[in-house]
This record gives sequence, C-alpha cells and structure tokens, in this order.
Amino acid sequence: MRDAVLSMLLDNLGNFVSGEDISRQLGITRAAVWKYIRLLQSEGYLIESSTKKGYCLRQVPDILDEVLLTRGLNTSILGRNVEIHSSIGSTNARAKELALSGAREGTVVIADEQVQGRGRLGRSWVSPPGKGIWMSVILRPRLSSQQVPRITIMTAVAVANALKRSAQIDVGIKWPNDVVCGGKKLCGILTEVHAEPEVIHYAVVGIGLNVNLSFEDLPEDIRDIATSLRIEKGKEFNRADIIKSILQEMEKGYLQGLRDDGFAGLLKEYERRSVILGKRIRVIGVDGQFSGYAQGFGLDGSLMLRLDDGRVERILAGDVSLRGENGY
Ligand code: BTX
Repeated sequence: MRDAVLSMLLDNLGNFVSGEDISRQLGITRAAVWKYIRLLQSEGYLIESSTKKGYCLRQVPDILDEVLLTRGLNTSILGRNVEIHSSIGSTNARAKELALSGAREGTVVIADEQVQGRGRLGRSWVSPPGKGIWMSVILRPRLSSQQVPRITIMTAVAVANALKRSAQIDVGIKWPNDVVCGGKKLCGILTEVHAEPEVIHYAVVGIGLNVNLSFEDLPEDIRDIATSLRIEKGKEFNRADIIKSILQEMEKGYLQGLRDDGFAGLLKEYERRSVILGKRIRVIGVDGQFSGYAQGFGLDGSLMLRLDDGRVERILAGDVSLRGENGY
C-alpha cells in the first residue's frame, strides 16, 4: 500500500492530491493515508501537506526504492526483477548465488553500500553507503566462453551512453573494464561467469559507478586514480535515474552484441571512446608484461597490441597503464 500511495504522489509530482482521492482510489481510510504519508516523509520524501488541498510530493530523495527504480523503466529483460539491499558484502557474490539457484535473466541486485566490494584478481572496490551505484546484473547469454570479454565491452559502451544521456557527461573507456573521465576511473565493471567451453550457464556483470562521492569520500590511496560524477560535474545526481538509464542502454547493447554484426557496431563505439587506441601502453597480462601500441580490438573483445618488433600480440585480459600517468 505504501508503494501505491507513493505512485499516486509521483503521478502528480509537484501538484496536490487530496487525501480523499487517495483514500477513495486505494480503498483505505484517511487515517491510513496519513500513516503512509508520515512513513514516506520519514524515508526522506519531501511531502507538503495542507488541510485544504491534500498532499504534494515536492522532492524525491536519492534513495534506492523499488518504486523509483522500476517506474518508467523501459526494458523487457533487465531490471524486471530487482533485489535491493541497504548493506551487503558484494552484489556480485549475491547475484551469483541467485543465478545458481535459477534466478531469471535480467535479475538485478543493488546495494546502497558494499562492505566487501570486489574488483578483478581479488582487488577490493570502495563502495561507501548512499553515494554510488553498486549493482550486478544476471545474464544468460548465448555466447561461447571465448566470447565472454564481449559482455564487459557491451556494458562499458552502455554505461558511457547512459552517462551521456542522464548526466550529460562524455566519458572514455579504458580496455578492458574501466569507464574513465579526465584520466581517472569513474566506473569499474566486473564480469564473472560460470561456463563450459561452448556454453555460458550464467554471467554476472557487476557495475561500480562513483556517483555522489566527494574527493574526501575516496580513500587517500585511490585519490590519484579515481573520480566521481559529483567531482567531475560539481553537482549531485539521482542514482535511480542513472540506474534506469544504464539498464535501458545495457539491454539495447546486449541484444545487439549477441549477434556478430551487432557486436561489430558496438566495437566501433567502444573504439571511438577508447582512451588507449593508437597510444603507447604497457599491459600486464596473464602471460607477462608487454609494451607497445594499442592497435585495435578483436571480435572476441581482445586487445591487439603492436609490439616494438612489429609483431601483434592478442591479449585477452590484463591491466593497462598509459605511460607517464601514475601507472594508471
Ligand atoms: P579492477 O580490478 O579493475 O579495479 C580495482 C582497483 O580500482 C582497486 O585496486 C583500486 O585501485 C581501484 N578502486 C577501488 N575502488 C574504487 C572506486 N570506488 N573508484 C575508483 N577506483 C577504485 C574493477 O576492478 C571492477 C569493479 C567492479 C565493482 C562492482 S560494484 C558492484 C559489483 N559487486 C562487486 O563486488 N563488484 C562489482
């Protein structure tokens, strides 16, 4: 019932709805309406009440509320099922549990805070409460396990497009999994799969996006390499709006990227946003360290690196540093 009251107020954002209309439409007493209004106010919704005119929702808080996250979400797969946590170890770990127990494709796990947020190779991901988007999406793609890097590429492009649309910011992409702004990391993507060579049982795509973190919210050891939308744009953003935008772009990119011709198109966008293409870089991969020029990306999501002796090395996973930029 709380959700129904909230939906009515949202339908009339900035305008008064009478208590009588709410009570009649929802079949509850005026006293019950008042109880839900008080509840919503205590959660941070700015609701003006007037004995004559009723209730008016003036401002929506930046909270992760299922009503806000699903309202107007224009997708058919992603985000149709959402699990929200105020605090959790890692949304990727939780999404993997759900995927193993049969959760349907498109299920999203979101947390206000992660206390054991994870990056690649056992690294940690700083995820303080109320300031970022820490979410994981379960996919069941019809791809082979060699094509897994495609998922990260599709997601990076989706995040970039969503940020352009919902935060009016132009970002770059640093292969394989970073979305960057001004040479600093704004968002990291962690794709984990349960797969056999020819079939992927599930993929969990974790997205960590620094939204309203201030410089002081970033631990000192990452201040040189990390940034947030707030730091870049000098204002705060509503996370629910950005989440919806990411899910919409991600679904579009996912459906496109599953086809070879569609993925080739996404790769073009990825290249256009790449901050390493044509640059001299150093890559620490599983097979060792390489230096060379980033020449392009393969249809499997690999990086083609032209070494100094002219050979081209195809690298499937690794960490890139652009020379002279604090090793990042
Ligand atoms: P990565 O291994 O590429 O990057 C991890 C590195 O990034 C860390 O070692 C640190 O230097 C830096 N770092 C840590 N926290 C932040 C931050 N908030 N902003 C910028 N830089 C940071 C990147 O791994 C993949 C991260 C995915 C995070 C999401 S959040 C939702 C999901 N759940 C989960 O546990 N992980 C994913």
